[in-house]
Amino acid sequence: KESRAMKFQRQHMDPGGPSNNSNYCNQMMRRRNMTKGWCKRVNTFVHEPLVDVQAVCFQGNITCKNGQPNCHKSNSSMNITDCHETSGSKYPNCDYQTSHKERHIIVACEGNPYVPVHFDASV
Ligand code: UM3
Repeated sequence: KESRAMKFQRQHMDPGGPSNNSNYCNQMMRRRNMTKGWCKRVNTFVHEPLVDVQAVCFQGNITCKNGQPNCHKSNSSMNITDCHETSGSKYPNCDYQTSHKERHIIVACEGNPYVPVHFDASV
């Protein structure tokens, strides 16, 4: 079974990216299996080395949107792509707007080793 840590990597890690391409989210949301059964509404890909994203678990500790205490905000801004489902998107033809950004990321971390398991926000 896919661990929560592996799920985070599937849904949120793309260190090789971003492709400079307005179809990025349409391609990646499908390729990473986030358009099966329903269209995931919002999803962020991070274009930084995995070790740098894992290191965020040991950076500024903050409260998550759901009230849990295990969120962490990156010290540095990171290269990310936000994918937002468009108003015209209709499952199974999931359609996304692609926006490249430079932001601090906020992730929730769990376990031993203590690693990212959820993307909470970018600021
Ligand atoms: N989400 C992002 N980026 C944002 C905000 C939310 O990817 O800027 C995703 C993460 C959550 C989902 O999925 O929205 C519901 O909050 P996850 O827990 O699988 O990472």
